[in-house]
Amino acid sequence: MNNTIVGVATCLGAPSGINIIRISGEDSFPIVKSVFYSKATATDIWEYNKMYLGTVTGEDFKERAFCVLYKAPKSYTGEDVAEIHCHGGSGVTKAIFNLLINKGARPSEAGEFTKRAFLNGKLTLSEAEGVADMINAETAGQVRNAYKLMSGELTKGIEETELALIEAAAMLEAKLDYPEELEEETKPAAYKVLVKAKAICDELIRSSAGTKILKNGADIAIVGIPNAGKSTLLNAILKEDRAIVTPIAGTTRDVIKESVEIKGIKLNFLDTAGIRDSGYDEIEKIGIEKSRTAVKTADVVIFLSDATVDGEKEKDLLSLLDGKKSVIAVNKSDIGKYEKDGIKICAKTGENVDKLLEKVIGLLDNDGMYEKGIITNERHIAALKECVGLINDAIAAYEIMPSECIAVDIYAASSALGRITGKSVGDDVIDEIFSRFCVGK
Ligand SMILES: Nc1nc2c(ncn2[C@@H]2O[C@H](COP(=O)(O)OP(=O)(O)OP(=O)(O)O)[C@@H](O)[C@H]2O)c(=O)[nH]1
Ligand SMILES: [Mg+2]
Repeated sequence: MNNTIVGVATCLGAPSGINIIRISGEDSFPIVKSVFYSKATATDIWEYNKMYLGTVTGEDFKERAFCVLYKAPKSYTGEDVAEIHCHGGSGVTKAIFNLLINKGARPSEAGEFTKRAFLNGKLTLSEAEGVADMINAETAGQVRNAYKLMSGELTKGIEETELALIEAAAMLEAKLDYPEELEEETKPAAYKVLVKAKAICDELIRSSAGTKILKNGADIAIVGIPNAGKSTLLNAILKEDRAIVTPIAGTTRDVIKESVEIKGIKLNFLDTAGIRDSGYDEIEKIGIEKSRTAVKTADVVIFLSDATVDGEKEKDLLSLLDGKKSVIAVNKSDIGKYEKDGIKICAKTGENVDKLLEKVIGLLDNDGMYEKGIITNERHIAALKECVGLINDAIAAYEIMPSECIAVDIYAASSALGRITGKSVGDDVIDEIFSRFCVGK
């Protein structure tokens, strides 16, 4: 199979300033040199990592472009890599791409550049997943988190723990060879390692609760009686006229979901149909059911009370908040007649809406987990949980089972952690992870 791959590293959609075509593998330098000419490199003396301005010549086109060579192993993939930076049109980009194919490269598969980087030891599997997260990140919080993963913050902690577990297991095995001398020293020392490793894994699992929201966004349902001003509040948050607002009770029939980024976190706001017991038609009835479902699945509920309505009329709805993270906002503070508990806002003018949003963010991140957390990936969480389970088994068996049996559990726990960094995963897992990347990455 041809080992030199080519892919467009930038987006091949709308015209843009530049596009980058990347080629990696043992023939990448001769292939690129056969199509790119610059005065500076005419004598075939190239400095690596330096951009040269020149011309790419195909059978039926020419393009002024930049070219840079990265010599293995100091490249993204760890192989010889070259990049051609051309104008950002799809025609010219495809022409150069096809030219490189004609010269002997083959189109890269999804994630193949990063997969090669992983296989060549340039990054761990979790760091590669961090690269994918960075590419898909939409909010500042997601970017922060992706960087932590990509730059090895997780890898470091995991590898240290993995190593400590292997050492603990080895200590217990050594005891088999020299039972008398080592019994007193090794057993307690290995036990300490187990307890510490478990604490590290538990903390990582705990912090993942918040970071999952960071990755996927949080659902915030706005509920209340009809006409409370829910749609007006959604529009005020979005700063656009998204939902229909009228003085007619029962205006909103369906759930309207819109996302905004606030303090680096993606918040998905759900404007719902006002909930009432009577006076609705068939369509509104379905809408009310959807409102109830939205409350059940939301991460936070904003209960929007209407300051012009007697609290008795809203009382029944408050039970919806049972067991939910929620905040009560009292709307229409400009014309309100009734004194009620909650953050007083005026959705119509936007007054105090920022205060309400701060409260929502506070409820979501009451433990400062967005700053601390690294783990967002289900695969990592599953591996950590398995590791903790095996450590628990080892701890439970510590005083009753022979050392070699305990060592087996400890090795298995360390191997579960190895799945995060990619040391102990099968090809199918690796293939699946990289297939989620785009072709140019
Ligand atoms: N004075 C005043 N009027 C408001 C305020 N917020 C909303 N309104 C008015 O209240 C009426 C109902 O507002 P909507 O946003 O449609 O209320 P809703 O809760 O979405 O109503 P449904 O969709 O029917 O459940 C409209 O006439 C709004 O202009 C406010 O803060 N002050
Ligand atoms: Mg509405």
